Amino acid sequence: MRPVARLRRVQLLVTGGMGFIGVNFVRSTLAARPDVRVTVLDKMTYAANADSLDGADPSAAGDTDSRVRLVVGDVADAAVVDPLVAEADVVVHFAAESHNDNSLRDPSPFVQTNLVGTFTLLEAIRRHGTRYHHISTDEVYGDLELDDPGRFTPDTPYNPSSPYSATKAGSDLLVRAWVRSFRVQATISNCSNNYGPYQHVEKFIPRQITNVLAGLRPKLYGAGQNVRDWIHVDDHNDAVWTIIERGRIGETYLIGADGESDNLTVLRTVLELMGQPADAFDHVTDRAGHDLRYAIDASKLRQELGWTPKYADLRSGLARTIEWYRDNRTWWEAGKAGIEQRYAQGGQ
Ligand code: NAD
Ligand code: TDX
Repeated sequence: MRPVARLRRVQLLVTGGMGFIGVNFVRSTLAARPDVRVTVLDKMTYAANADSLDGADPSAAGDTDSRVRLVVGDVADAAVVDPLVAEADVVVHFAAESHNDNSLRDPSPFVQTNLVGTFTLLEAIRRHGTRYHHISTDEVYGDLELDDPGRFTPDTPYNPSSPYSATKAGSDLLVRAWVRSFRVQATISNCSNNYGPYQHVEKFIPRQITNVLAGLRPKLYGAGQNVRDWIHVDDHNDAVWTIIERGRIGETYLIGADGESDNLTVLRTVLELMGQPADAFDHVTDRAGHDLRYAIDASKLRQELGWTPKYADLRSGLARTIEWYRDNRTWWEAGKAGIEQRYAQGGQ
């Protein structure tokens, strides 16, 4: 295998590159790395938005000239996956069913995409000896008490709570087994909660921002005491590139930016930034099995690979994110009513 850091021209395969984190990864990569070409493999589920790649290649004069191409297909389909892996130098696997609430309504696509999809990809990686980076989540570690002085580290035992996090945990374990048994050239990252542009309106922060923009009241699960460790999506993706270029094969790196905040505080900040009264929201039915707190200790990534986040301040990151949703109504408006209808059916 050629070392990635020394490749002059890199052909990337990005699965799930039309979803939130994947499309931000593709866009920032094309903007900053002129020698990279990207193939996106995406099934275009409800979570993908066809408009997200508009203008993504700043160097392209037209579509034919673009360094990015989209293949619509399923990561669990070996016939689609194999030739794409064969032509890639590096595969970055973002594709997943990603929403906890959906996994409680119907776990089946989570098992299919997150487990069978990752298995299918790993088999192609094994056949072609391609460098592979696996995107995962801090949710595989379960949750922490609010007053626990500890945070998640790469040595924390897996203890997932939801069908979503259980299938992500299973996919991580498949990667570890393929490294050990078949010596595939893989790294894994487990990141905390991301926020930023292009995030689906089903997720907490964009749901509340777009509720305000649409004249609806924001919705808080339970009392809002649950803590998430927020990181800007650009910081996550910067860490992913750091691991691709400098990470040790077979290692797991935790990605986080010391951004712990409870949901009520995040919601109050959004309301204040949008000029709303502090109590202009509804408490709604809590999520079943709702994880209490996530917190990442990213010292391995910081010390071993020298990574540091650029967005230190959640408040200013939120202000920019609010601006983005305000300026890009056509990106989110079409799907908004359907999502709210589905939440309302579950009392949320
Ligand atoms: P997302 O739901 O916004 O996007 C997922 C993308 O994958 C969509 O474009 C969808 O069409 C595609 N996809 C789904 N099933 C597919 C299949 N079978 N074949 C091909 N494409 C398929 O998700 P996201 O928030 O961007 O998350 C991306 C990855 O990052 C996931 O693996 C998730 O577990 C992980 N992650 C997310 C967060 C977060 O805060 N959002 C935090 C840590 C890790
Ligand atoms: O309307 C809401 N009100 C609310 O209070 C929604 C949608 C959520 N919440 C709460 C639940 C969580 O405590 O906000 C918190 C964040 O919820 P989500 O945005 O659904 O994220 P979470 O369940 O924490 O998972 C996210 O981070 C880890 C991503 O969706 C996962 O893909 C990632 O692995």
